[in-house]
Amino acid sequence: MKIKKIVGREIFDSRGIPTLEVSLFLDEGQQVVASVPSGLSKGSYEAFEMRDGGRRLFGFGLTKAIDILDREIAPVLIGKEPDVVAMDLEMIAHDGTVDKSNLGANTILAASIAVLKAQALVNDVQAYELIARLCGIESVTMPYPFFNVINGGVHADNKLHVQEFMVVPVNLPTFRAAFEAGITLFHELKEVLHAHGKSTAVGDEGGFAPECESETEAFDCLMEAIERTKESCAAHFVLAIDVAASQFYDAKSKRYEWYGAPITADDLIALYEQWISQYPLYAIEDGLGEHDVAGWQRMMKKIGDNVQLVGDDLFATNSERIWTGIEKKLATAAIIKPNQIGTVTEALQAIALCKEHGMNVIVSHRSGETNDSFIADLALGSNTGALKAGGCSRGERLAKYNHLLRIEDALVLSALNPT
Ligand code: 2PG
Ligand code: MG
Repeated sequence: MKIKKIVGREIFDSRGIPTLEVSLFLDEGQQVVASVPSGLSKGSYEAFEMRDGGRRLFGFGLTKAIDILDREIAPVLIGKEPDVVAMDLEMIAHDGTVDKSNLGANTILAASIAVLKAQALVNDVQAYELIARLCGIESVTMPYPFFNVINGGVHADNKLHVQEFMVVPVNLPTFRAAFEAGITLFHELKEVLHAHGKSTAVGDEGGFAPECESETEAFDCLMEAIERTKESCAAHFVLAIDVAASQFYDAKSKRYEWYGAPITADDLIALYEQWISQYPLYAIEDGLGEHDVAGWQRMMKKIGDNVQLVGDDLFATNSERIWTGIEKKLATAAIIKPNQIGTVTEALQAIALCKEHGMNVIVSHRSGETNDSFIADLALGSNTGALKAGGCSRGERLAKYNHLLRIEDALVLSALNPT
């Protein structure tokens, strides 16, 4: 089966910002659809996102990207059997820039995901199964969900500087059990916030966005909610945070703006040490800014053995940057966001590099999401072991988790009734 036609359209993401969706038609009539997300706390090393600029839709329009898809990308794909690796390489070569600024990482990624889905369809497998094959993986394991249950930073209108407070249910036998534990915690947290007179309106990623006085207050609410889950569920929860510190780092003065005061990387590291001693903190993402390499090295020496140190803006899903991180011992884990780099193939390469060098991997959504559940397939198929896809509300977040629930059900069924 060959690719017959590829059509781009502007759809709108979970924040009401335009984003790109692609329909890819095969010559025997089947069609697949793929769309791409967009971040708000973007790193400066991310690949280029093509937007129209100008006044229409506040400059976020995608008519240029759609035009590029028609004129530049469709000719590369049409008339050929879908083959994601070969086609990604062709699109990368056709773009010809380091940051994909000719064609746009969003344009290329929408096509790349659509090709992957079409290839899976042609091979009569699910997207995650094709990804597993591409990675040379024989049996997949469900990822641990990182539920972002308290939103702060640029994802919420509260004072919290830490962008994401996440809970990770551990020691449970299935993804469904982990998911149920997350949901239980989420509803208990709602009660706790109510009891403390706080708003339970949600932020961009489907976690609550309460007006907390400090990070400690947010942690304490979380711990209270975890305590309350003990009556109804057997999960053990650990905590993770995404500080997204690049957002409040000033590279000139080498200071971080922390509640109005300029503080140093060492001050922040000392704060993390305190939190590690008080709470079951398992991972800290972007604890320091993407340009503060010396700070990351010191942070690794001080707390790298006690907590997982995760690079997001620091690595931007870019294998070269991850390689530097490995050499300089900057972190123990990496966030993988396909739209930071622009093709499925490069995201898989980044995952492979991390695994080869003992670096943990967390596949992640963006704050502006669509209902496309591709990242769930990516986390499962590449056996990364972890997926960060938001809180326990908002359809675009649940789309990813529900997709995994369906897959797990199907896997259990096929194990019970082998053909
Ligand atoms: C992050 C992401 C997703 P954004 O910093 O990890 O949670 O946020 O998509 O806004 O960059
Ligand atoms: Mg992050």
